[in-house]
Amino acid sequence: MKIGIVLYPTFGGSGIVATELGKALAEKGHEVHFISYNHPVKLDHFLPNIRYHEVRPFNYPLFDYQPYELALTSKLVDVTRYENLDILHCHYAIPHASAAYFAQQILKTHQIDIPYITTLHGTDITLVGKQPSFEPVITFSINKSDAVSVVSESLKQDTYRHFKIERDIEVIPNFIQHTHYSNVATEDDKARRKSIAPNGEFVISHVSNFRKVKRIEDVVQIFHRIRKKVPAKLILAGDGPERYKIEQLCQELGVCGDVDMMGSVQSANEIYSISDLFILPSQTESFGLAALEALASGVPVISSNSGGLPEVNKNGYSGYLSNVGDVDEMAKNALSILKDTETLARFKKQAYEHSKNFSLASVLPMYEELYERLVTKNKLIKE
Ligand code: GMT
Repeated sequence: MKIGIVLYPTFGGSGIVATELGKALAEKGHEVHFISYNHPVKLDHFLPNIRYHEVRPFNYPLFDYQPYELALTSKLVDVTRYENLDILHCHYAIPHASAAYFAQQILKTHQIDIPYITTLHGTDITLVGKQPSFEPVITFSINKSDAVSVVSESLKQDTYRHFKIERDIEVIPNFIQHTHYSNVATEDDKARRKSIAPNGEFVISHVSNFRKVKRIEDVVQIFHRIRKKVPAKLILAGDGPERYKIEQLCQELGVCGDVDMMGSVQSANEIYSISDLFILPSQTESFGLAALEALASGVPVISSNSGGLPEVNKNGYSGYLSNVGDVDEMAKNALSILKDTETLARFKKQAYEHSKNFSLASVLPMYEELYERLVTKNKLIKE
């Protein structure tokens, strides 16, 4: 099958999921065309069955805002026509779903009928999409999609709650390619760990885009409480608008010496593989891909119980869940895992075991079946 994948090319979860999905589909022999404004960060340049098509909006002094969505629409029309695509798969509704709808209508004037799938990832529904400036377009383009998938049951309920949706939505969870992660420390891991925690301190980590929704101040507060009881170091990886505020909080709490603010990292695996605990106390999280990546590296997760996190992190097994903002309970749970080597080893094992519920091998066929269904239906309509 020839599949066009429309995505954000950055480190954000939706872009990572879209890239990993496209790579896996290409490995299975499908022809995959990534369409975005930059080469996706997690995509190698020389992979069989994969092409990248860049969207370049035309700049003109009249435009205060570059019309990206129009450039994307034109690119979708071009790529579909000249690469004979069978299906378009949009990751993140804004602005991909409405661009795909518009492209679909234009292609009909060329006697080409192509279905498009919209996969909703979270903030496109829970934060950004429901803003009045986007809501009518999002509602329309979700309703007009040939299929809609979401990454968790919780996001499905949020979508029905926030928008007037008159159609089915399928849940296809995010996945992990276990060959990319390991729960066994290599010599490199041991050396990296020693550089962060030279005296055998516990290593606690958090990886995100440093947006308000991640509640990174809670990570620091939890760490502050942990460090009062046991020797520990905190790795904060990622970058974003909250960074300065977090640096200030570390100074106020006097923990700067034990906190490593790494900025954006190319490979978050290098952090998971040296961590004892991962903290994700988000205000809302449709899925929490970073938590799943940590679990797949054998790292228990201390998280909030918001959104889709209870579908990913199993309370008392792969880690613990608490109400948003309950930093005292989160710290208590963290310390209960760190209390002795046996308990920590048991949680690490359970974390890894739990991550197997989200293997690529079980999720990839769900997308393939969806593509097959839509393409077959489209062919039947044409005949
Ligand atoms: O805000 C982010 O974390 C980035 C955002 C994205 O689309 O890039 O992440 C969302 O999609 C991820 C992949 O499906 C999910 O794992 C994240 O939970 C979700 N973020 C939120 O819901 C806040």
